[in-house]
Amino acid sequence: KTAAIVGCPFRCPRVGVDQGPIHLVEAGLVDQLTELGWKVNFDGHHQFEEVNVAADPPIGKLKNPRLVSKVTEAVAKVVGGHAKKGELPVTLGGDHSLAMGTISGTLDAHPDACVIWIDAHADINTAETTDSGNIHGMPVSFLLGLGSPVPEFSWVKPALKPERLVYIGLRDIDAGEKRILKENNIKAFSMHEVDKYGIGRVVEMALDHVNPKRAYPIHLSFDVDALDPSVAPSTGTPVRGGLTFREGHYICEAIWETGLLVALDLMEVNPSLADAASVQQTVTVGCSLVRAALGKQLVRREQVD
Ligand code: DIR
Ligand code: MN
Ligand code: MN
Ligand code: MN
Repeated sequence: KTAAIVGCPFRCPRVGVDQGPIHLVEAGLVDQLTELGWKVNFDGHHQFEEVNVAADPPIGKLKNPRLVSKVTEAVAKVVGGHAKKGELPVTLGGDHSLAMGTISGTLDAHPDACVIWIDAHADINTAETTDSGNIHGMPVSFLLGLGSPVPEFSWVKPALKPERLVYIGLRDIDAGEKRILKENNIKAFSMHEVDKYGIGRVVEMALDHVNPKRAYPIHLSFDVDALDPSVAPSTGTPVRGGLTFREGHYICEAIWETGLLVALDLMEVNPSLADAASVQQTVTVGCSLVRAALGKQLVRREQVD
């Protein structure tokens, strides 16, 4: 079994400011996965083409559209290439707009894959509904083909079906996004459902919805801001009332246990946004989530069963 680490130190509009992936790798992620029995394929972080920011004015409200399109298209090819070789791509971000690329790559290699999106936000604004113009608030709508097409993003195939998508952890959703979720019948387990049912039931219900026969490959896209800011403070848009350390890990462990994981994103780790201790805490949690998703067991399961 081979894991391919795709480090994407990319944040829009502030290119290169986000050193999250670099910190995650420097914290020893490669060795940690090797220790779990993985062959790890990592040959340096993804190098992004320089796009002249001055030559990339907004299109409508969308900020840095050409840059984001170029970067995510390149990431789609890299992730799709690893997936087609049977490797497990682990993409480290960086801006969650990158998931437009990672999920496109996964669906290229595994057209029947489902997506489990862990986030405080739904990231499903369209070019019409976005207030901020930040494309990291929009990748899901592009993947679903919602909203009016943006020519710069014509490479993104609307390959994701609403019934193959489920959210866990939501708590900060724009009015337009709520409408989109409702109109498209997209299943979402907010923090309210996590409180009400407990994380064990929520993950089971999420899998029952998106993967009832446990037959489809799973792409897990984990925005670290799904965790409570007390657990993962160094991120761009922290929202209080998030997942605990264990709830976040439980999701990763339970998805690993399905045996269906084909791609993992760990996004929005942003060391430029906090003091050194908070950065270290967030990076450590990030590595720990990746280990949990890639099969780390707390005790050998036979001992409990
Ligand atoms: C908001 C915030 N819904 C937006 N979204 C964030 O900008 O579209 N997503 N921060 O991660
Ligand atoms: Mn996100
Ligand atoms: Mn988020
Ligand atoms: Mn975001």
